[in-house]
Amino acid sequence: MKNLIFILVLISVSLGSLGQKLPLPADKKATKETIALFQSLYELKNKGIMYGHQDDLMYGSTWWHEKDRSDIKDITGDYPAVAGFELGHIELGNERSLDSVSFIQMSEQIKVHYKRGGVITLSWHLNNPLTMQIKDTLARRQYGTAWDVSSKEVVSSILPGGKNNALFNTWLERLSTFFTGLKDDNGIPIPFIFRPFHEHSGSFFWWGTNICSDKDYSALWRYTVDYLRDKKNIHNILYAYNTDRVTSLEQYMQGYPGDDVIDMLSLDMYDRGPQFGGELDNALGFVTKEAISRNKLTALSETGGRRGMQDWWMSVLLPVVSKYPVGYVLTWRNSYRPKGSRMSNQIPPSTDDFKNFYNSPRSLFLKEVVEANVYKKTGY
Ligand code: BMA
Repeated sequence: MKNLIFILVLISVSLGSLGQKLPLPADKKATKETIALFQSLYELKNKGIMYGHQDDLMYGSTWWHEKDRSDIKDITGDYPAVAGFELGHIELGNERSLDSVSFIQMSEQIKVHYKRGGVITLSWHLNNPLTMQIKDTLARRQYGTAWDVSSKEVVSSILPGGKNNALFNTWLERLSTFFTGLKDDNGIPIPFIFRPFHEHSGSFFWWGTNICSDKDYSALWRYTVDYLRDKKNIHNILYAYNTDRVTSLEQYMQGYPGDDVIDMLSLDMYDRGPQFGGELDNALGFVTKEAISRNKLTALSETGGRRGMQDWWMSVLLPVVSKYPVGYVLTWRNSYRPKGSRMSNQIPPSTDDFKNFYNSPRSLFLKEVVEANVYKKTGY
């Protein structure tokens, strides 16, 4: 029934948009599959909200890298529409990510999800290129990591003219080698959403608002896109701009690198109390309005319930996100904790509630995204 409703909506909206010109990604040389993804997501955001889950295909709280396994599939019978993966430590040339995921296996699962017809998003908690070189910081807990905010010179040190510019280029080179390897069975580059330097409005990463100037933040973004897109000729990336919680459009746009490099305006906001619904409503209102006026995609790219509510999905999240054209909502990883030492706070607290979310005609999981054929592939 849910699928039938979705197909009817798809047909009616597609007929409605016949003859209308759809916007294009920022990359003028974007591959045909990347353009198809951008335009499909542009339309889909008006039809429903895709559900995404971080590291869904890599592990769950009680299992590690099992073929075709997914916590979301265990609950609903279907995969998330959007599969999130984390690249932290790829810059170091490591075999495994900061969350111990093998990059080879990650690359395989990206290909699997693409083959199934799903959407892929990649985040990057990259190390701190400046402080990780300082020996006497080794004692501190967050030393040299993405969370090390002990120096305000990091971003300026990696931009051209800075003493860590060559090091940062090495990191971007390693990143582009991984990206270039993301190809399907026919050698076609797999399109994906890349969300680096996330949550700039917060100050808990070295690229955060009190740690680097908005000007340098924007320059960091532009330098990175220039490297990947124009220097390395990678044309299968949709770039997502992102902030943590914000209360005004002005605050949201601080550090925005420009419409010529960005494809998606996204927001991260976790539930930290009863005021969450109102705050999210406010922020999604101005973020989605701004995105539409700039012909960009939208997402609530990280969220989660932290109040142990039994009906969070249906009574808090869905009513708010349903008010706006939000492309997807993504909940963070279910950390692997085989001994059950600590419950992951990202597991849906009540399975029934999450099943109701799944059954809602508003939510889109893999089946609906496959029906929408987001890459306009032929011969499924
Ligand atoms: C954070 C936490 C960390 C993890 C990081 C990157 O929010 O989940 O444990 O290492 O994301 O995935």
